[in-house]
Amino acid sequence: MKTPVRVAVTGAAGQIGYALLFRIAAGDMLGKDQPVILHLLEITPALPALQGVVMELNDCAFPLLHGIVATDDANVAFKDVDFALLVGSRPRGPGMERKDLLEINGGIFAPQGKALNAHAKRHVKVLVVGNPANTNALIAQANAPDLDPKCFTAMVRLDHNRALSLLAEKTGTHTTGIRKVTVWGNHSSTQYPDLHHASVDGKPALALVDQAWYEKDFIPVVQQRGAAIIKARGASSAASAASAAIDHMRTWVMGTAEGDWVSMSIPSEGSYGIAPGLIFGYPVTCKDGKYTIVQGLAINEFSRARIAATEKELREERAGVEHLLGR
Ligand code: NAX
Repeated sequence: MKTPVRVAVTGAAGQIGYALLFRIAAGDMLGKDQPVILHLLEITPALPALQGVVMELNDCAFPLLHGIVATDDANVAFKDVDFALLVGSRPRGPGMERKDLLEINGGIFAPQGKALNAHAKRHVKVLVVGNPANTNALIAQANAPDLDPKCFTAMVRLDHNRALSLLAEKTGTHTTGIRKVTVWGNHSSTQYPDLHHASVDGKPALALVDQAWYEKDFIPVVQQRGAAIIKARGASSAASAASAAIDHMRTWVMGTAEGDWVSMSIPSEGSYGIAPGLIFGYPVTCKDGKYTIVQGLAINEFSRARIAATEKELREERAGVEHLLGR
């Protein structure tokens, strides 16, 4: 039996938390032979609800669950953690200015970055899910100067999975036959789901669909899928977001399949002309617990304009939180 690893989840009493924790404890994220100790962080008013979640986790008698820490103190939550899924945040509400949103999230992700810096394992793998995810990851990373910047990632895997599903439906195939889809940039409506390098059962994806569908249906539907789910369900994506978070971490740890890649938002080092430092959705392969950007892809004018648009939005978000980045 392997030694248990410690997995922190923030916003653990929220709806994504409720869909996520039971799957982590069941071994879906790190494997059926990897015991876990869950570290659950919530704000103080949510602690009673969190206790209910803890009771339910215990009531599952999961063989792999070797302990639970439930707390409202980030210093306790991140003590010695190997993984941190930062889900709790304050998404944009009606009438909220971007400035207010970034300020409120700065108040969450700057202290959490500091607590990770002080207490997490040096190899910690951090996934930010809470929106605005890319910029929240940037704030946490900037406040954790003693950790490798590459420890910090944000989630664009839900968008990636949505793209797979939509393309499979359109081509009458299964998602497992699809390779090399990329979602570039921000987890927002400026994201760019790119099919130029994708294949479906070995054939180029864009040869199987017409350009009008790609531009007028596929791209906007993927970009707006979150809003469509809110409209249909009266609540934002939860189980699919949790599933994507599991996929993101599992791929990071266990690697990508031969001949394929996934989309992860990771710190830019300038690849594809993106401003260094931005947490940007890229095509990556993973091996031995490390991710590597897929280099050398041909980017045509169509793609270049869309990648530039989402990069611009992320540069603007970064400018809005400059005072939280400690530089
Ligand atoms: P909920 O409102 O159900 O849950 C959020 C939980 O976070 C609450 O229980 C709240 O008490 C807690 N929380 C707030 N501040 C906290 C803090 N400082 N420390 C610890 N916990 C804190 O939201 P839920 O539906 O679970 O969504 C969580 C976040 O994921 C939101 O920001 C949402 O916008 C974002 N999403 C991101 C997605 C992505 O692909 N990156 C997709 C799904 C989702 O929209």
